[in-house]
Formats: sequence, structure tokens, C-alpha cells
Amino acid sequence: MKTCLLAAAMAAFVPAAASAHFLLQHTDEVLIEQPGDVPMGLIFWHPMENGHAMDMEKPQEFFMIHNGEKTDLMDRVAPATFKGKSNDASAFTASVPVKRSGDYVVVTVPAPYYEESEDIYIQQITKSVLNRNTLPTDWDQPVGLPTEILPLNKPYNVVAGSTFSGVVLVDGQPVAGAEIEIEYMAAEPDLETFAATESTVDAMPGGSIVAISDANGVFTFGIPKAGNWGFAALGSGPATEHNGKELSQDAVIWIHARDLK
Ligand SMILES: [Cu+2]
Repeated sequence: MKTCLLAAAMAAFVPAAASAHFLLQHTDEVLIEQPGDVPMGLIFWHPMENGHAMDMEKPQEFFMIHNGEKTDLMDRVAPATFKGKSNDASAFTASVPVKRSGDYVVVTVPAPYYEESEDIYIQQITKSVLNRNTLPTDWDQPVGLPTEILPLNKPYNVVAGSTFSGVVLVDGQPVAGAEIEIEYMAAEPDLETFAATESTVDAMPGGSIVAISDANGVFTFGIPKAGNWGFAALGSGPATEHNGKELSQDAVIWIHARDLK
């Protein structure tokens, strides 16, 4: 990641004390009013600094869980070029078929990304949750991924100014001492133009925002601002090698916070 940050810093002329990379599963809304296909962008990016975007290969898996039932959605994944603020990158568009009321836990298992200058692979197994008609059905259940963050707060209904907690799981078991990087989606991608928008906040001058999971694998973070927040447990996954090189298999979750009105 260090080199990835360096590349981002050089590309965007921002200080090297920058933020982290995150796989985005971005939709315009997480509360879905009208049934239908919800457009989603899959983008590997530095979303808090509106920074360097990385080229993605075709994901290994893209699916949803609704009422405990898994549906493969790979036939809805199509390549697209994401126009970041500092560079263009290979990314993907997708859609999620939302019909009945309830939760739709969406998961991307990306192909490992080769970070050339650091000579390692990165694989961010990413999860986000859409909901229709406020009926909670699946958000508090583990998907059963090699590594994932199980939310302890309803992830699409977080109040800005409250907190969000999660448990870092590896093969279903909580992991103590996991390092979790936290980012705000400063510049939400415009899915129509598939481009970055202007940043609404600056990256933190002290670098990545980090939490460490406690003895029960739990972490908590105060959510200061409405919008999309990403949490990435770094290298928490059981796979540590790919193509004979080191692999960082990360667990990512995206949540959505709103202001009380
Ligand atoms: Cu990076």
C-alpha cells in the first residue's frame, strides 16, 4: 500500500501522508424505493483523497444475498472506464435486481490486484447492503466469506454523530488486533458519467484513519458526517499468497450515514 500511496501522491501532487485504497460498490442510494435494477459502480480507488484509481480485472465473484438466498450476478458485470480526478482506470458497472422488501447484501470478490512497485497482491473482499421498504432481513448475518466485517449497527441507517461497530471475522471467527482503515467517500462517483465529482472534504493530514479490533474482534468508530464510510480490515483474510507472491486479503464494508432532520 505504501507504494500505491506514493503513486497516488505523485499523480495528484498531494502529500504522501495520504489515505487508503478501497474497492467501492457505489449506488446513488442505499434505500431503494422503486423495485428494479439498481445501477452500481465497482471501482478500486482512493476515495477519501479523490486520488489515484487502480485498474481492476474482472471480479471472481459478484453476488447478492436476499432472505438468506444467494444469487449470482456476474452476468450483470460489464467493463467500464472510471474517470478519476487524476487518472482513468479499468473498472466495472453492475446492477442489483431489487424487487421484494428486505435487505440485499451485495458482495464483490475481486481478482487480486498486483501492486507492482511493492510486489504484492491486494484482494479486497467487499460488502455493502441495500434495503427496500425498511424490512430488515439479512444485514446482521455473516455471508460466510473467508474474511468479512459483520456490522453491529444497521449499515444503511446510521445516524451521523452516532457510532458504527463491526466484528472482523476470519472463517467465521472474530479476530482480535485487526487493523481497520476507515475512509469517507469524499467525492462520490457519478454513475451516469462514471467519473469522480469534486471532493467535499480533505483527506486527514495525519494519514489513514485507523481502528484496531478488540479482544472480541469488535471495533467502533464515531461517524462525524453524513455520507458513505468505508472500513477495511487489512490482511485479515486467510489467503496470504497469490502467484507465489504475498497477498493482502482484506475485508471491506461500506455503510451509509444520514443527518437527523
Ligand atoms: Cu493505495
